[in-house]
Amino acid sequence: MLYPRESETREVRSLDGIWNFVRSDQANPTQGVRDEWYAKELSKSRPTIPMPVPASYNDITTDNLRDHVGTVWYDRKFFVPRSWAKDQRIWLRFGSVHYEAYVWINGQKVVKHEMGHLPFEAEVTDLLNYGAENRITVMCDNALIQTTVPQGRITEVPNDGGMTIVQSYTFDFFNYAGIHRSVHLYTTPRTFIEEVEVTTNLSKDATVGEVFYSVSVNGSAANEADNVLHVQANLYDKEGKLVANATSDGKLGGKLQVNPVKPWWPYLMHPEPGYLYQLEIKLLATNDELLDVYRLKVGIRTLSWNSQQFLINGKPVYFRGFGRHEDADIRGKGLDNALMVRDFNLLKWIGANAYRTSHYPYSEESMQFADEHGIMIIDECPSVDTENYSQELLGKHKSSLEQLIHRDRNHPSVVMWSIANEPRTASVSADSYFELVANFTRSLDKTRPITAAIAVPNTQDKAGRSLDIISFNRYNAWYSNAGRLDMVTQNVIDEAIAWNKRYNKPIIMSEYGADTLEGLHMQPAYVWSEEFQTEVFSRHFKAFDELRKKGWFIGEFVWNFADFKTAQTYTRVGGNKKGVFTRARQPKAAAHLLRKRYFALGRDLDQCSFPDDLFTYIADLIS
Ligand code: GCB
Repeated sequence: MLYPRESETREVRSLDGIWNFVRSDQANPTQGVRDEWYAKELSKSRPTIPMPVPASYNDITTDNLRDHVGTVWYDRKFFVPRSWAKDQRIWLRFGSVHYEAYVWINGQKVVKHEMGHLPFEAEVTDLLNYGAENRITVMCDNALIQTTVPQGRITEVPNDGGMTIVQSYTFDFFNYAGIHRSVHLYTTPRTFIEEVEVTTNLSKDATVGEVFYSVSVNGSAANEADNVLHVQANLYDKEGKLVANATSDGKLGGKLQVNPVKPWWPYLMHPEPGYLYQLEIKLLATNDELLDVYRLKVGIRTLSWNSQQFLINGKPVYFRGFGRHEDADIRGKGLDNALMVRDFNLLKWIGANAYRTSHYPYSEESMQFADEHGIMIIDECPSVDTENYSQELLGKHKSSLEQLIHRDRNHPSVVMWSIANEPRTASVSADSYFELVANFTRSLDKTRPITAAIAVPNTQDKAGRSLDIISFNRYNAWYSNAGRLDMVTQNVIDEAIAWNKRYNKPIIMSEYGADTLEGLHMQPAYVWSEEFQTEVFSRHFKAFDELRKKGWFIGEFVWNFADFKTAQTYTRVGGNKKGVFTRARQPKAAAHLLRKRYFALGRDLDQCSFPDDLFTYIADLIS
């Protein structure tokens, strides 16, 4: 699914802003559908409150909306210009609604979509009033059950007022809900470019680049026998200079050759990381009439992997990064450009070259930003703590990957697919389940390796054989041997070796860390203190350096980039505090240590230079 972009043939309009909002009674979640709240303004059925879009609704009000389970309703009015009525099609697109969304335009049902964090759209051409006001209504249901992705449980339990509905889940982040990303209306011509798929290649000496593109078209002109649609593809460099072009005769695809090429490199692996070309796709009719134009950024790079290494443009990669969350005060998981740009500034400040989109797909805007900044992404689908395997779950899990790959396959920053986080892979049924999920993923994209972040002991795991790269999560000195800094290094080394021995595949430590309360200091180090987090990291670094010598250990990912909100439990003080940065995105003490390590690795492995302020002056005696 293409990101909505303006061009000489397309217009994009945002429907972001303040919408009207109603929560259903928890005990009666389908009442709004039965009573047809969508048939008129919401305020005619119930008192409404203002609600920002995009944002999670949970932390906006001062009452218990935070813990609401079930359906909520949004509506707003918008104007459609008269000019849009002429010879074009109008699409309504949501970047993400969590978890299940039902959408009506002017009281007519438009689309239903299940699964948070992924875009969906529908054509609304025939439902709109042109040159007049329109109304959009959205019902959103946050309930998670055993066959949703991710899974949860709904139970009815007694409380002081009688009975109440409780949502529980095993994953460790707050189940924020609502219209999380932007809502757009956009126009396309009657016959338009529906999909563009791009893959790239480099010559052995990395001087010549190839861009393979294939286009699919939607619209009646595509079906007219005497109309041979063709595509003109132009590739421009960063300065806007045309560097390659091609016209396909009848075939809606082809190849562009760039000589000399500037490959896409990760941050700190090259002086000019994240180099992007602009690919312009023009859809033309037989008589060369221009039907549609779509432009997207393209990075030219190769990926390869074997039982020891992961390589980009033929050069081995050592990942140094984070598991993250889309999470912030007040807005929850709502898209926030200020936060996104701040986060990338921090990623670059600390010298990271990668992150995993734990534990769900992140915004399209952040994927574009990662392309531009050369940050590599392990792109994770929303399956977390996967268990109680069933056919229905498998279908939805596969669907989440299909939607993710269609959304993200053209991003050079996406270097790996993660098909689950901490699935319960010790069970017998995990074996065939993950074989099916992995093979399905491979059938959609053979150009990227597949991983999953596994936490069961390697002796019990049944999924690793289906993966290309093994990632493991482990919390030495925290969940095991809490406080024992002397029980980290050797355990990490032993476990990584055991994973590699068992599967003969490259190994990543995808999570390690310790909860740390900002401002709590204790010497000697004690759990939850800043000193403890720093020490835990340092003990891991020692293990990683031993492991790096073995040739198959390819990356270290701290858990977590920043503190984030979780469900309420006695193990979480205001949320998960394993962040290297606070929730307000300020560094804890360990951030400075991690920064020194990531840049040291960058210099050693990729010959990057140190930032001037990496080491603070102490004395001439120390260099
Ligand atoms: C994990 C999970 C992550 C949690 C983390 C923790 O293994 O993958 O979602 O937040 O542990 O801090 O417990």
